Amino acid sequence: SLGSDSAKAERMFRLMDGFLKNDSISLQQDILRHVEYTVARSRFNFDDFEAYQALAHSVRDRLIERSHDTQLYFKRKDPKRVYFLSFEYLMGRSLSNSVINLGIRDQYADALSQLGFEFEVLAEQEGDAALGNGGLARLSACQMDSMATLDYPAWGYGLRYEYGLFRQVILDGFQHEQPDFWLNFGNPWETERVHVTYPVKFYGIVEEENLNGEKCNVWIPGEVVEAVAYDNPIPGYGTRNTITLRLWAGKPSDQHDMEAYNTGDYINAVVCRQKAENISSVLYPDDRSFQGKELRLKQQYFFVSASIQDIIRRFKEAHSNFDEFPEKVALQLNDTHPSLAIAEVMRVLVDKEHLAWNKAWDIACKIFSFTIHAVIAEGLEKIPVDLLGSLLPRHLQIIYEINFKFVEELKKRIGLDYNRLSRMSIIEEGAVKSIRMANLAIVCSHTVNGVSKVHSELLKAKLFKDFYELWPQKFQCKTNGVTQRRWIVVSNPSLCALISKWLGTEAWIRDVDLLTGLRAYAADPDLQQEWMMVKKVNKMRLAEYIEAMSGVKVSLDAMFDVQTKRIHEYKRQLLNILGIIHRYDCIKNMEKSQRSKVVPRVCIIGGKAAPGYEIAKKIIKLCHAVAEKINNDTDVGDLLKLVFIPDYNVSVAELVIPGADLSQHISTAGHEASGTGSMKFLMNGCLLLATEDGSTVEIVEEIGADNLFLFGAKIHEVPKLREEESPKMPLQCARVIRMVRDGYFGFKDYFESLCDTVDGGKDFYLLGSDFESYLEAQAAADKAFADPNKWTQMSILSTAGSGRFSSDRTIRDYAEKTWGIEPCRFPSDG
Ligand code: Z57
Repeated sequence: SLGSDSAKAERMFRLMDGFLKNDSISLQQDILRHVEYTVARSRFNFDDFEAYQALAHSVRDRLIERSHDTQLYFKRKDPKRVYFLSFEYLMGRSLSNSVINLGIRDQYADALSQLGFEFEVLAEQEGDAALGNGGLARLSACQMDSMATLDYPAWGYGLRYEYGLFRQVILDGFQHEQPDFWLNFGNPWETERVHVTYPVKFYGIVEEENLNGEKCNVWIPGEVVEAVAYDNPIPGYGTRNTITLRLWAGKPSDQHDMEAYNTGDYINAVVCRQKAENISSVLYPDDRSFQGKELRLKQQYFFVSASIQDIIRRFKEAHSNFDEFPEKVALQLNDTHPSLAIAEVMRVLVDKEHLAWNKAWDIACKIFSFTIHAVIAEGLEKIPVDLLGSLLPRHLQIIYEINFKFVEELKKRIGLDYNRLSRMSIIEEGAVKSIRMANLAIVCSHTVNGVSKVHSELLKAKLFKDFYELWPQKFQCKTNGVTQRRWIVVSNPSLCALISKWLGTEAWIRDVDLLTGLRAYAADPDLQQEWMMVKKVNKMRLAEYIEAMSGVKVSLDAMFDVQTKRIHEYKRQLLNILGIIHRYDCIKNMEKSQRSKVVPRVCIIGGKAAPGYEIAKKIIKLCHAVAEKINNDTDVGDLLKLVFIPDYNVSVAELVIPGADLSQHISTAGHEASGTGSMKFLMNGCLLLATEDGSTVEIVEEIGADNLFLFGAKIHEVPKLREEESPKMPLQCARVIRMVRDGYFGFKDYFESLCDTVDGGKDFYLLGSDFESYLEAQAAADKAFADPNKWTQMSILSTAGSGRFSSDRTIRDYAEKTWGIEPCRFPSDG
């Protein structure tokens, strides 16, 4: 009989007949089954995209098995879990990454070829999941991969934007933004959890009520939106553990709408319902200007409230009170964007769970840790008090209460130093009274992490000096890292094979420190020969892409010099372009006989400008205008080419980075908190041309100053240089700017304000000051490239020294020192 649960379970187990099999025949059958029954195409007639969909679904099945095992195991063990709260994730594509982490890439490739398909071709069918802007968002994705691989009991939480980061389309050299409706063709990786939904409240009023003689605040909302969970599996490499990235989407709430229907305005009520979905509809494409927009604040609270409800529900399933909460839960705030979570935890513990304020605060202070990615005070997020008060009236009260108690405590510690008190206050007085989200996060977090050594020092010495003096032990450093699974194994299979061959093991894919083993062979002519071949193959792939995108044919003998990242003045793409104009000018003015000595270059620039960032958009246009001139100058030919790669995203990066000889990380010193692009280039044996900023300082420690090209003012020199009466403007720099001003590249008037940023009297980012030193570093790079063996040795040493910049190291450090969590590995052999 099917009476008892165990009998039921046993019968189901027999019916399921164990787990899915990964031999070639089973995979082929699975793919065809999905063609026929999931994609609903005939198995005799389907195209590459449909084949990709079926393939993805068969991979998804295997991911689901593993996440079930993982979650059941976590549930049984009930370890302390970390909840990673990030507003942005740049996941890119999932197919290759998944099958590689599952350890069944070759089996799939084989199965597909039996069916007449090529794995790579189908993988190209997948779109790019771009639910984020830049470094911060890709960091979250890399860290998820490391948390899964290192078997940590972790969850990622975020928002399921329907429109990811805009697509960049270049028309006539100008950037245009197009919506990225990435879910158009369905998303095989996610699972909608129709039963995992939570109401999220907005607006309304707070009333005091009497509960058994105790005062109690009750928030009566003006609007309720339902949050529904979409789960995305994150498989670890070399483990069965598969963790979950849970993204929230807005959905109309039934409970709140009844009234509208009763009043009879049916059509309007239905139209209004649709508005709920707007909350999670679009990602803000500007990664560091905070405009105090209501929708943005709504997104933040929506995400935070749903996540906290989910976390507390999971905790309560296994525990009857909150005493053990800090021993079971760590909440990681990825920048200030999710820091309303602090007020929300307080609200839930005090108003709903009826804990005393002090007890609740004690718990909150034990669970939160905070990582900050900003460098300058202007980059810190503030929320106007009026806006917060109308959208989240109870949270405003709670933040005031937190601040009141904090300031009282502070007075006892530091006395009545009003300047300092007002600097440290969570509330900023002034024309627009606002909440300083970073201060809120610092006050409540037990740890505040910077993202590189120099950044962490800057936080202590400048940005949060007052807080550092109060709580020195809170301030820590967790230098960023990137995952070698995505950035070598997935994106550079030839290099991956070469490394494994010379190290005699694939163990470095989980234990990246083993890469140092390559140092022993850096001078070995055989390795050098094979290393050059790998680079050549990757350059060939990139050259084909460039030709397809821009029609420009590039020579494989040229040095591929790449700068790809978001366009920002501080990242100084303009310095790069001015340097290219200078190079062009030099070639033009050179004796013909001298030209044979020039090291040919292909300069590659790519990146998106925030839609409202005018100067950044002008930089993109200048790049195109200069490219137009240079690339059509037959006199210069292969000696110099300039190409702009449009719509730079994770999948484009996977193609570009392995093909780069040289890459530029040339921010004005003191402006790049860390920089993670450099780490990906480094792993791929690309030499760096860089300023001593952010993580570059630590890269130098690992590979030595001889193995990269450093230039420019150092961090401590920058303030002095800025104070100088008239900024330094070397002749060569003045000359190239003159060329732009004189209309040598057209669009004379349009470029005027761009030129002003350099020679208009301020030169805030010190292009003039660093120009000569930049040219010297470029000359040194040319010289090194002319000696292929030397260059290749430097390239090998770059990869060999990149181990410290794996997100595995970062995450282990977080787990041990900040979160206090331990691996919880599903017992199986992977
Ligand atoms: C963002 O991508 C970063 C910092 C921010 O304050 C915001 Br908002 C977005 C970047 C830094 O600029 C990089 O230097 C750093 O490597 C990255 O965050 C990851 O920490």
